[in-house]
Amino acid sequence: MLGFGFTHAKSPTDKLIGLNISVFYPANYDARAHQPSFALFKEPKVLGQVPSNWKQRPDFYTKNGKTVAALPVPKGTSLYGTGETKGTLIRNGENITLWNTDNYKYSLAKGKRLYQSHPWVLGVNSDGSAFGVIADNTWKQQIDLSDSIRFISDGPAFRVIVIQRNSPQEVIKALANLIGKMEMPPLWSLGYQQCRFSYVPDTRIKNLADTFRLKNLPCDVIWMDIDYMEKFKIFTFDKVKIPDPKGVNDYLHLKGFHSIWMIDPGVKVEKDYPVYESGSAGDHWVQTADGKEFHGKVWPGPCAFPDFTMPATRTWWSGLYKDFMATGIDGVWNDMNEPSVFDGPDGTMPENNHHRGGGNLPAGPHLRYHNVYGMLMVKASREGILAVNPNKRPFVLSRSGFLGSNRFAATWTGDNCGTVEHMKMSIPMTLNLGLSGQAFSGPDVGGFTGITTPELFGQWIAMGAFFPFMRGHASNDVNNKEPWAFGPEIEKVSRTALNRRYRLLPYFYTLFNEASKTGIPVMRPVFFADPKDTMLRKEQQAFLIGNDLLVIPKWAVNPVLPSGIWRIASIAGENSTTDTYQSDVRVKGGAIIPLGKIIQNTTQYNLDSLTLLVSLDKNGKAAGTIYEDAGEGFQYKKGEYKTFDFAAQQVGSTVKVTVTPKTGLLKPTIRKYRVCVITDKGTTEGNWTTGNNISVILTDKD
Ligand code: NBV
Repeated sequence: MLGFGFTHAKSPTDKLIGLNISVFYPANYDARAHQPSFALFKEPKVLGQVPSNWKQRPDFYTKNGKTVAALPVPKGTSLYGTGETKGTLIRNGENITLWNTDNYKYSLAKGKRLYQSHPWVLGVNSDGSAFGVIADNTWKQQIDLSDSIRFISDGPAFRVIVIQRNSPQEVIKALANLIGKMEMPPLWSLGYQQCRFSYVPDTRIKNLADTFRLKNLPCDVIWMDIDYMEKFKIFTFDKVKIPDPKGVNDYLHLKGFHSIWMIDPGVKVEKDYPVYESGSAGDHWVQTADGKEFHGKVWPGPCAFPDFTMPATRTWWSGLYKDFMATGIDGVWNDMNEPSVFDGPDGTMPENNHHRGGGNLPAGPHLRYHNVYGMLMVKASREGILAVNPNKRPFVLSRSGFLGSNRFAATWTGDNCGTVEHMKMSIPMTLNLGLSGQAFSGPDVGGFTGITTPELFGQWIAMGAFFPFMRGHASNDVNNKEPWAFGPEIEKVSRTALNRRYRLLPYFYTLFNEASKTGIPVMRPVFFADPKDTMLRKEQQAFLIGNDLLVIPKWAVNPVLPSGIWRIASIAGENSTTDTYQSDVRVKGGAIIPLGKIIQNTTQYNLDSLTLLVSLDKNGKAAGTIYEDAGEGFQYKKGEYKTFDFAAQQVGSTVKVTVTPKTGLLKPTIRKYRVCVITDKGTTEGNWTTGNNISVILTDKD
């Protein structure tokens, strides 16, 4: 499960490996230099020959000592994907380096080289049909989209997979079938999360938690950054600042919070430090080219780095989480795992450092394994925390990643700035991560570095409420960035934004379930509403949540919106048309959105009453769905979940809604429903009704 395809492709010749999916091999392909694949969930089965009329075939060649795979781009094609780097949503003309880099403020290489590597390009043709290209290559490489699609690598010749489909959505589904999907996350990880570098000592953490509750600002998670450790030594707790970690976690749990604590890969080289001692005893460290233990400086000073390519090292690493998690920790934050090395070349370890591999994974230089260092780390972290809590869904957040990392961890976009530019940019960045297989992601809300103004924070949290991952964060040398730190007005803005998110949780959770089954991201570009409409291709201010909600941030200037009916809705009592912060949320004509209650955290999540927000289409009809399960654990895999379909129909002035239990073994809940119909003239709210047939009479004004 969740693993790498630990097998080698048998014959390196071009083959059909799926419905309109082909793999192409360069003549000098050496499987041992690339396999087992990291991107692919498992080695795909060969289904036959590549059809002779196959449109897009890569051209393989060598130029200036680099290996290249090139594909022509048909005229009028819009390109997307390529992971999280800085830039516009549309990637035509970009030149991106895939070499995971600790890129503070995205200032190096103009932000075209960030923390993650996704050797993947999605192309949407002018007629709305689409294709996708995977370079199955972990070695340092570039994606040059200046006039074609070119993967230019420092490593040996690599194979390329091409997907051709009728729509971008179908390409993304095919990608997900190849690289694997994310597992269902715990429900609590969809709530608001509060972080800072760092909340210490323990009294500050408790005070923070109390303040959220006191102020009725919904929040689910408090994050513990690096200063909780003793001298930045991983798997330790500072005895003065955090004398009783279990006490901290117990306190947070009591107040309905979950806790996430940071773990970096660098292990301080120090005699009698148990992690270093056990790592050395097990011979777990990355080596220099001449076989010595590699040391590089990170927060704790000189560190050794686990060689996660070795199976025994991953097992050892997983085991370290046993005592750590026993303190009641709920989730793990793996930072600095590019890996970032302060005194190393280009901020990381030398390219010729030696990884020893194991199992089917050959030994190789860092040049080969650098981009998957973080992915291997979070795989081991995830397995470790799952072993400790076998009945809980693991939550790991990783800064570095590779195509397919979505199988193991959620991600965020690293050290952004508290600027308008970075706030706006977080939309195309998160969208392109979603179009690269990583559905669970988002930026540091408010911006990590720099002084964030109240105005900016208000705008950011109002829009951040609709991102898949929603965490406020701040660096250690900047102003406080909690929702109340900016004065009463912004506190109120934040409360409304958070209330909107929490009311939408049933819809979000349903979308996370869809993402876990199909790979279709939670946050989607506007062009998904109509891939044939080329006017939508560049839109990166507005975005979609699922297919049915269109979010338009308040600062958006002339966003290009999809045609058809999209009605503005009030989600938590706000009126976004007059509000200066709250994004407009438009519901597609023909959609029904389930809304829960305003709650302070997900331990209060209870679907005994649901509001159905109905936006009728031109035929007076609408439909929707909801997925529900325990929100935690794995019983849902045994059928303990339930889906319901909602169908609305207007007959005369009455709108009737029927609820039909569909799949899943959970007993259908008997609950109260209230239907809220949004028409062009206003909103009509019906009465609370128990049962599966609800109707509302529209008043004259509707
Ligand atoms: O652990 C401190 C920070 C963390 O807050 C941030 O989110 C990471 O991206 N970390 C980087 C290390 C140093 C940042 C200057």
